[in-house]
Amino acid sequence: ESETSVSEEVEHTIVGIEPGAGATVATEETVETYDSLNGWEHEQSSTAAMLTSLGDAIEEEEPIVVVGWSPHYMFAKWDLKYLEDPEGSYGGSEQITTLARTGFEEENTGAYQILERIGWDISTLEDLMLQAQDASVEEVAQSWIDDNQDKVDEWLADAPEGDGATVDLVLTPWDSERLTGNMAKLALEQHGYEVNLTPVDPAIVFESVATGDSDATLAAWLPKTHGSFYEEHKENLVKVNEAIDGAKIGLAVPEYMDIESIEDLEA
Ligand code: PBE
Repeated sequence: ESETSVSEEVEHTIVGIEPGAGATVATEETVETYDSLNGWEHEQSSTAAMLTSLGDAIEEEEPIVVVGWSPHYMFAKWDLKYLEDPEGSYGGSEQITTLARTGFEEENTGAYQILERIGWDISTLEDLMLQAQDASVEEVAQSWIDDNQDKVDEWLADAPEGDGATVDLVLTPWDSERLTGNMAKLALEQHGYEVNLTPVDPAIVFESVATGDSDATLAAWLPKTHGSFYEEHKENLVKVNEAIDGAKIGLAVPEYMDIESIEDLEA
């Protein structure tokens, strides 16, 4: 037993992200669920602030507990591990799902058919997110499209042309969704669609598609991360495709920390 526990060293604090994130809601539930997190503070701020704190801690080999997720470059840049979650309060493996408003398929068959086919491996997306640290998301999206025209051709094959029809896509402001949104936009534009991308908070993504303010989103993390938003609006949402499989959220710590589970933390 060390004299100062890891939990004391991190001042019983979880470094979180934006208040509106699904991962933030899940972290609030997690603090409620585990006795080991009794009295812990879940500090909410922003993804950028969390990444700065994480990078600083790793530089000094100090302990830190953050809200983490995959796909994200944090797991490529640093040696991190998820803490085991025996209560399953963060869910398990997730699908980043494409949702459309009811009626979109009938009114815009071509775009719907293309969205049904658009998807990526999680490793491809992680690689692109790492590239997006040194270039803009728009540039990275364009170069992936340029390098993968055969794949894009498969997405577009036999779908009716857009002839200038507009497709309004909403997305959340995280890199993974900014990348997939931009790649989908470029593919749809090749087929004669005009595409608007609007970044908003997760709650607004679901509300916007459900009310028909926008046509579709590639940003729904299901079943857990955005599960409550989906439940609220599912009567007015159509599941189009699981564009990315194997996404995940949870508490993450540097590998050098000598704990493996949320239950190893101490109240
Ligand atoms: N995330 C990244 C978001 C969705 C994409 C996991 C931080 C969230 O709503 O929690």
